[in-house]
This record gives sequence, structure tokens and C-alpha cells, in this order.
Amino acid sequence: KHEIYDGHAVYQVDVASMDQVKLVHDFENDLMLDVWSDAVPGRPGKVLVPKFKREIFENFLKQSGVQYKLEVENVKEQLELEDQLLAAAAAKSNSTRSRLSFDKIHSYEEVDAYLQELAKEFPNVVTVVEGGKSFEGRSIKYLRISTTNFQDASKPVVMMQSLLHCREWVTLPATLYAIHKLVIDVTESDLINNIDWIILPVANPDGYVHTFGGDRYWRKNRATGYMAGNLCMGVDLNRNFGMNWGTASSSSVCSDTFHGRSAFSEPESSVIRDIIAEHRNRMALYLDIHSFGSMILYGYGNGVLPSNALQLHLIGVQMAQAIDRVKWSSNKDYIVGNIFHVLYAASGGASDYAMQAAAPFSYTYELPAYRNSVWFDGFLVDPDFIEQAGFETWEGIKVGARAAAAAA
Ligand code: VAL
Repeated sequence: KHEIYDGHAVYQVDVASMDQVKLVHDFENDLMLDVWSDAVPGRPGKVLVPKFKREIFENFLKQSGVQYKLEVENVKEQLELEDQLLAAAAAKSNSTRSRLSFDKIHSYEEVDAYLQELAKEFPNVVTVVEGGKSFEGRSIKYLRISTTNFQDASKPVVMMQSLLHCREWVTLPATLYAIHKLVIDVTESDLINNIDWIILPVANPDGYVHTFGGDRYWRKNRATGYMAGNLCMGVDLNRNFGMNWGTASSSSVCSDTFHGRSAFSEPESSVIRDIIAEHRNRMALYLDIHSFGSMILYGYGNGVLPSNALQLHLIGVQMAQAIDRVKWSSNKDYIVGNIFHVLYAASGGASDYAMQAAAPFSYTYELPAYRNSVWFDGFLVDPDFIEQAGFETWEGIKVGARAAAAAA
């Protein structure tokens, strides 16, 4: 297992000027590297580099006078370690079909069965809906949670989703925790009395299943037919939505930010578009949960600010503060801001689309990369952090849901 990542290294790149930002960015693009975070002055970036590209990458950095650090020599070893830790935790787990625990990362099949169980057990509150099928034909299910009749359409709707980027495993506990607190262990009933919820835990099922099979860093969906022989495949679903589509993304199927044939060419993004359309008139808040970086981001991905940017920022800060109050002390504080200004230009994103099409408040969360004594690679999950990730993110979501519902 993990053979394809044998010899892959992770570099930390530390730029000193905006000139270097562009230089590094362009070079990483040309080399088709998997950039985990872009470098800006004062905030080093991270990039995954296959063995055969390491020399040319290092030479480029040296010649350009860019500071860098080899952070992980061989990611395969870290992937094996993650497997071991997760397996050890899972062996002690008391998870059941209808009560998923927070000590493991659940598979697509487990989550799929769980959603159906909940709908059976709590028929007055929970409805499971199949929004459609993935490229490979897997069911894309989401929950409607409502204490009244969801179809009455009388309350504001909060929608949240995880795993649009399937390697971001730690985002799953965030949606599962929300479900847990809205259905099973209800301690703050105003959240379900005043709000109807839509929760989509596995937005990219094919990709997610693929990350369990030995390609842990796969990000896109699994669409084929874009290249003869399918040497490269998959569309970045967070570049496939119909908002500024194709303006800040890649037209190469080999790229990790490939935007697809056209806006909504992919079944997975189309399902989300249809949910948004269905509840357009009462969608108060939309949350797309990603990792990593400890960020709460809002649109638009081209740097243009929506007319309610001040309110967006304010509620973003309130959510971030709520999380920071209970976060693990070894993790850094959240950053709040516009996608383009905090991160980079990105088009066709889910939260941008939701903002433009329906929701007055729409955010992308970037959950923290948990740092333990052994690793810090961003996507890997320490089992000790799973419940905490769910718990602390929920603190932010509650604040956002209440504020957005009050404004609706
Ligand atoms: N980091 C996300 C992405 O790359 C968003 C925020 C742009 O898709």
C-alpha cells in the first residue's frame, strides 16, 4: 500500500517578497505539483513533490534564492504511520451502525448506512434523501433535519457538507458531529426549533473510496473520459461550480485544479447545485468544510467582495472566535477573510456559487492541520484529534447558524 507515494517529499517554502510568490507559484504550476498551501511572505507554503521532480524543484528554489525546508523525506512512511494509528484506535472503538463514534474515520459505506439508520430511528426529525449518483454510480445521500415538516418551508435553512475534496478526512467528523448534536444528543434545542438543516457528509463518494485504496492524497472526483487512455483523470469539484467558472483553475486534466468540461459537468457538483436551487428562497447559511489551514473564508474567489462583505466578515470572526476559545492549544488561531486575499484566486467554488445563487452567508472552512509530535503534514489524521475536530468546529457552526438565521 501507498507505493505510489514512495519517495514523495513535502517541502515547506518560505518566500520573502511578492515577486517570489509569483515565481514559486508559476513554477509549481508548470511542474504540475500538488500545492497544499501557497506561500506568502510570513506564511510558508507546503507542496508535495514526487521523487523524480525533487532535484529540479530544489535547484529552482536555490537559483531563485527562495528559502525552503524539506519537511517530510518520504510521505509513504507517514501514510503507514497514519494507518497504524487509525487501526489501533479503531480496534478499541465502540462504534455501531446507528451510533458512529468519534474515534475513527468512517468509510463511505458506514456513513451511507448510518444516514439510513437515523432516518429510520428518528422519522419525525430526519429524512434521508438521495440527491443523485456519483460518476461511478455511488449514492450521494444527505439528511434533512427538521422538527416540523421540512416541506412547509417555513424556517431558514442551514446547509453544510464535507469531503468535496476527499483527502480532507478530518472534515467528516465535523458534519457527523453536527448530525449527532442535532438529532441524538440535543442540548441546544433552539438550533433545531428555529432552523431546518441539510447535511451532506460525503460530497465526493468515489474520490473518498479511492483514498482508502492506496491513493491517500487524491483530491478530485474520479471522472474518466477526459484523456485518451485515462492517464490523467478526475475533476476538481471545487472548481466545477457555475460561478466565474474556468477563470482561475486549470484546463489540464492532469492538474489537481482541473475544472472539467463545463460548469456542472460533474454529477457530484450538480447534486449540490440542485439542493441549493431547491431551497434558494430560505437558505440562510452555506458551509463547505475543507482542510487544512485553520481558516474561515468567504467569496468571491476572484477577490471581488459581495455587498454584505462587512457582515460576512463579522460573522466569520464570531465563528472563528468561538472555535479558538476551545481549540487545542497546539493549534494556531483561525484566520478570517476573502478567499483570494487570504489564499489565492480560485474560480468555480462551491461556496462562491452558493453565495451568488442563494445564501446571504456562505463560507469555506479550512479545518486545522493537527500537529502532533510525530508529524505535521496537513491531511493526515491523528485519531486523538477526531472528536476534538468535530467538537470545536461545531462551536463555530452554531454561532454562524444562529446569526444567519436571525438575519434571515
Ligand atoms: N482551498 C480551497 C480550494 O483550493 C478553496 C478555499 C479555494 O479549493
